Amino acid sequence: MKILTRATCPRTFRSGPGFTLLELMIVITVISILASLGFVGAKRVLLAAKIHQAKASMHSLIQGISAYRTDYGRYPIPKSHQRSGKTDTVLVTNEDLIDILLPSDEAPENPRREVFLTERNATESDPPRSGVVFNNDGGGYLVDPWANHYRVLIDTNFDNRLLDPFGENGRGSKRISASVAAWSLGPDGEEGTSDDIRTW
Ligand SMILES: [Ca+2]
Ligand SMILES: [Ca+2]
Repeated sequence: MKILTRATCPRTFRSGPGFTLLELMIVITVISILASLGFVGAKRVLLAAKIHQAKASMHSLIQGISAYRTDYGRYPIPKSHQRSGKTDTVLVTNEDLIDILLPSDEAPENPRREVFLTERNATESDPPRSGVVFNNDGGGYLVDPWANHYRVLIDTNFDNRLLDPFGENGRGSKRISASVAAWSLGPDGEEGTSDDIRTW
């Protein structure tokens, strides 16, 4: 009969006084799974925070545009975008608009130098993100958490609605019941994709 001694017993795979090799492997596997779950969870929380920041910034921007309209009786449309008034206005970059709202020293559309936008400074990263990138003249532009300009749609034909730039139904373009709308291109930086963040 073979007698199992401490030297021949399978449990001699112990690597230390408390754990076998198998137990250690199980512990390492569990720790790896928990770590990966934690990483995924942290990424999700970070993305939610960025989306929240983008929505808050667009809300401030729309409030600023509406306040300008209340004070001046017109929308803060940069001279470079002023048209006949028969169509609404789409701004795919916002530096001229933000110049008016901050205002920049160079913005004749805000002669009383009223402040219509108070947003946090963008990060000092390259490129800057999540806030206003200021110029020396007091103006600047507003970027989302992915470093892209917020885009803005304004009801400059004063019919109290906007054409949805992305939506169509069976009868033509969808309408947005708003005078001002904004959107962010979202994490992928591309327009018209499912991760866009819109105010409507
Ligand atoms: Ca309109
Ligand atoms: Ca997108």
